[in-house]
Amino acid sequence: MSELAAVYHQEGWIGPFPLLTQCEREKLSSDFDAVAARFAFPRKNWNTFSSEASVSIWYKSFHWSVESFNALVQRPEIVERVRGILGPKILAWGATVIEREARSVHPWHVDIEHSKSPGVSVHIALSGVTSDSSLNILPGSHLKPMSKVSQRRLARKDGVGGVPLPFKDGEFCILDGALWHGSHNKSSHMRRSILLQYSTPDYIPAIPLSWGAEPNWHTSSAPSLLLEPNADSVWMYSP
Ligand SMILES: O=C(O)CCC(=O)C(=O)O
Repeated sequence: MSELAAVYHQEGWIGPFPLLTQCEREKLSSDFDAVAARFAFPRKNWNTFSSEASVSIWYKSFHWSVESFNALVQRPEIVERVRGILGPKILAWGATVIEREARSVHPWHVDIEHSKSPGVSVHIALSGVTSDSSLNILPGSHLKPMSKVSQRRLARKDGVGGVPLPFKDGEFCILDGALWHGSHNKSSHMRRSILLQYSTPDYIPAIPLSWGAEPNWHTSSAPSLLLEPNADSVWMYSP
């Protein structure tokens, strides 16, 4: 195991690593602005994946329909490091933008999709990411399953506490999917980050329709890009 992989397994995250120029950040942000209205949480007016302009798309499928996001999930700086953790064949099943308004809080949690698959989350700082606005993590929390009582106690803290991810605009960090995270944007500006999610190819990526102890799942799986070394990328589960 490489030194980086050993740190990842121990702490539950690695980074920061440089990735995007200012020009690339602006392009991704303006592409997001142009299409964001079509992407929806499953509960809100969500239907299916479609190229018809009137149909909403799952909010974690930006790489399926936006070229710059499709290229982003395949960037070697990310893919090679994710392969170092998950193995040579990886499935890019999630790509979305997280916006956090000034002063907003996001409760501590683990993404519900990772209850079905270990996987990794890649957080890319797009704009306004500082130690005051950053995502907070609980290093090592991926190693110890938390009791329901501790989970409820943590949720009441509303993303406050923990360690701010030490990255800045243009950089990225890789987090274990089971790592607890939350946020409290204490700054006076909005923060934007990109979240990419990968798993091993045996995972059939499920789309949650509700959250909580017993979530409902959509009957369709999320369109996912299979990335194999020395081979063209292949779409799986796309309609
Ligand atoms: O960036 C944040 O504030 C939270 C992101 C998040 O909740 C997630 O990655 O699941």
